[in-house]
Amino acid sequence: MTSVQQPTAFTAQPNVPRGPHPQQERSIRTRAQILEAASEIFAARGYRGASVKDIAERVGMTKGAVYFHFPSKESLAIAVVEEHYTRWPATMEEIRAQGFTPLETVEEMLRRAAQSFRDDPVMQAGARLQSERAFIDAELPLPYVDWTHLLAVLLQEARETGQLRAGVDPAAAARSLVAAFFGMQHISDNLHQRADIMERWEELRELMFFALRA
Ligand code: LUB
Repeated sequence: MTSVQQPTAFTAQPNVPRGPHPQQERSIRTRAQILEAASEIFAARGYRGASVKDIAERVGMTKGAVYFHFPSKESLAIAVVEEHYTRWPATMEEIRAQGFTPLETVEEMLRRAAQSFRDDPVMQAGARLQSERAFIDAELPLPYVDWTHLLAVLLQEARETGQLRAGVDPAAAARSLVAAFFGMQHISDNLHQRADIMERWEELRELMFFALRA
C-alpha cells in the first residue's frame, strides 16, 4: 500500500448544475443511469469481473455511448466510489434540520448507512471496489477518512453539549465507530449478503452507545 495522500470525494457537491438545458439534463440522466448499471455490475462481479460491455448491455447502450460519458472502466470505478460518499454530507444536514441531538445524529446516520448498504447498489459497489482497491489501477478516493471526520465533528459537538461519557475522546471514538461499522457490514456481506445488517447494526449500536453516552 502506498501512503501517498489520495483525493477524497466525501465533501464534493452532487454534480448537478443549476437550471440545465434539456440536452444537459438528458446527459446528466444518462450518466446517472450508466452509474446505476455500473454499480449493479461492480457490486455483483467485482472490478475484475466487470466489463464496460456488460455495463453498456445492462443500461441498453452501445459501448461507444458509455465511453462518451466515461472513458474507461477505471473512470467508472472512480465515479461509483465517489458517488457512494457524496450523498452523506447532505443526509447529515437533513437529519440535523429535523432537530436531532449530535449523538442521535450519529445513530441516525449510521442506521441509514446500514440500510443503504443493504438496499443501494451504489453503496454495495462502493464498498466492494474499496475492498479491492489494492488490485484496481485507479486513484480511488481514500476510504474511511471522510466518515471518520464527519463522525468526529458530531462527537465533538456531543461532548460540548455534555452528551458524551467523561474521558471519551471524540476523534478516537469516531475511528472506533468506523472500524466497527466497516467490519460489521463486511462480515454481514460475506456471510449473509447483508440480509442481517440491520440486526447486526442494532446490536453494535447498543454496545457502542452504552460506552459513548454520558
Ligand atoms: C464505510 C466503506 C464501508 C465506513 O468510509 C468508507 O470507506 C466505508 C467502504 O470503504 O463502510 C462506514 C462508516
